[in-house]
Amino acid sequence: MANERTLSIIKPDAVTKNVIGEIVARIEKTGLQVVASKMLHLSREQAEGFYAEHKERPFFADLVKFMTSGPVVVQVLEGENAIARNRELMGATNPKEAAAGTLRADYAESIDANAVHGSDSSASAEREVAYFFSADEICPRT
Ligand code: RTP
Ligand code: MG
Repeated sequence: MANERTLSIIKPDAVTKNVIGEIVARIEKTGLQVVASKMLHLSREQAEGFYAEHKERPFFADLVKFMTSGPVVVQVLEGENAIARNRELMGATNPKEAAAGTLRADYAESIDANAVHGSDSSASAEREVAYFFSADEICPRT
């Protein structure tokens, strides 16, 4: 499996809980590396564009409202099989269904306030990394 990059977001509920560092530590413990990082308070337009694939879904308005409710931390993670490894660490979308020891089991409150985002495919990772970061903001280890 090739070296991959994936986009991670620490969502507003986790930032409000003051667990940015705990979540990043859990990511780093898997061996994935943070190669880009910034804090943002998303505008409605930014959140709608990011989640455009869901715009016809009934939960879209609530999703955008939640994602703009406070600051987030957006990061690029790099490593072997990074997309699947980050999704495994995150756990299921609904924290009630998330396996023990996953980030959503430990930090998420509900299907809406579910602590973290991770790209779900190589196509989405490529789009999502470019959505938030220019090439010169990504700093892989040499
Ligand atoms: P994410 O994109 O945020 O990493 O989450 P995900 O892949 O696990 O789930 P996805 O299907 O992409 O949905 C995006 C976000 O929308 C909310 N959602 N609500 N009420 C519902 O049935 C429902 N389904 C999804 C969740 O907050 C999910 O993270
Ligand atoms: Mg998704």
